[in-house]
Amino acid sequence: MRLFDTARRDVVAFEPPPTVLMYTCGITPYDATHLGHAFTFVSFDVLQRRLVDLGHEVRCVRNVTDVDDPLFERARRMGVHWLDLAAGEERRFEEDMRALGALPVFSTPRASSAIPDIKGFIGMVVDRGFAYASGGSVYFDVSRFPGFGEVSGYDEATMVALAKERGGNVDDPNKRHPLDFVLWHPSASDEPAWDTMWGPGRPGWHIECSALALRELGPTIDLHGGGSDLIFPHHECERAQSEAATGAPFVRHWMHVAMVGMDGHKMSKSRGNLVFVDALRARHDPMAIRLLLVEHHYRTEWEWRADMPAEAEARLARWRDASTGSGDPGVLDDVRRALDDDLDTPSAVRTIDAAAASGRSVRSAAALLGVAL
Ligand code: 5CA
Ligand code: ZN
Repeated sequence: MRLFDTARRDVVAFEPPPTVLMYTCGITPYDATHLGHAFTFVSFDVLQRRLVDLGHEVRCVRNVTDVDDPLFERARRMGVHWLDLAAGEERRFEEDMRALGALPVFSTPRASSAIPDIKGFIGMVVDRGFAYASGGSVYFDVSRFPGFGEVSGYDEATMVALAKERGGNVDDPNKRHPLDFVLWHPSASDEPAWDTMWGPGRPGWHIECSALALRELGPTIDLHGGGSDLIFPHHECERAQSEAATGAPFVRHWMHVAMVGMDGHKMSKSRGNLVFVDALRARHDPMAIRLLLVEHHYRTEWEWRADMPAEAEARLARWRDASTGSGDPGVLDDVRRALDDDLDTPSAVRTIDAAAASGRSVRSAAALLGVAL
């Protein structure tokens, strides 16, 4: 199988071992699942399905960021406990994923479950000389890690500009370098706080994924994924702190899914340009929603259009008309070939269209895309 690797900036051979260790960055559960989230997780689900089809066991960890600013802010505004808000949204997300035909993942650990792991992890980074305490916070010292920038491929000026834009507090006077990032920091008075030897507070965002990947999968994982919005700073920082803590390579292959947009911007909870999966599910067959997602290649940005569900429903009906018996093995093999070529789902969809038009059964081929007919 060939897959694009973000760090190598090329389509390369992906050579999965019998048990594939995979980590995908999951939701921050303060609102419903939108189509952008669904595109990311359905893309990894198609990969998981093909790996299972090839005979691999897949251990996919998908975290839940239930300790973070946007969640605290929303809970404050709603007057509810942050853990109650998170638990409710997490349940809704799981229902959406099930409806979209996503396979169960190996584990879905919450950040709130990982505070002891995070504290221990920060201790490892500090002990190895890659972090310093200052002003009640603990920072990662990027000057000690020469490989910083290798995941994204960005130079220092680009990283500083992006950190500025994405809330990286580059002017924080407690930091030695603008790109140093927080591993631990004090909490606001109405936020949860945990005691540590560096003072009470809460984890920075990036550390949760490093600590959970290590806890659930070990020091080196085969594939790490998420949306492309996470390449910098999130994954750059994760890689630096993980390799600093363990001394082992963190990730063999980085896979990022392009952003789904709406009205000319990335679909995001903070901007509010959203199409929610549960709203679509109320009016359309969930398999049509899955189909409208897999019609797009995971590395190509696309924009939501209101006519997409109707088009997908028409396609689904054509496929259902051509789904007798267990399915034509030739069509299935063509879809396998398309997926092995950098997960080319649009080409797989065209293959199935053509097969359906010529009266061949597409049931097993569609099933490999997770579309149950
Ligand atoms: N909890 C963190 C990751 S540790 C987080 O980014 N949460 S999130 O809720 O904002 O996003 C969940 C996943 O959906 C992430 O992998 C993110 O990269 C992806 N995602 C968010 N918005 C979009 C979008 N518009 N298109 C595609 N993927 C998206
Ligand atoms: Zn993450």
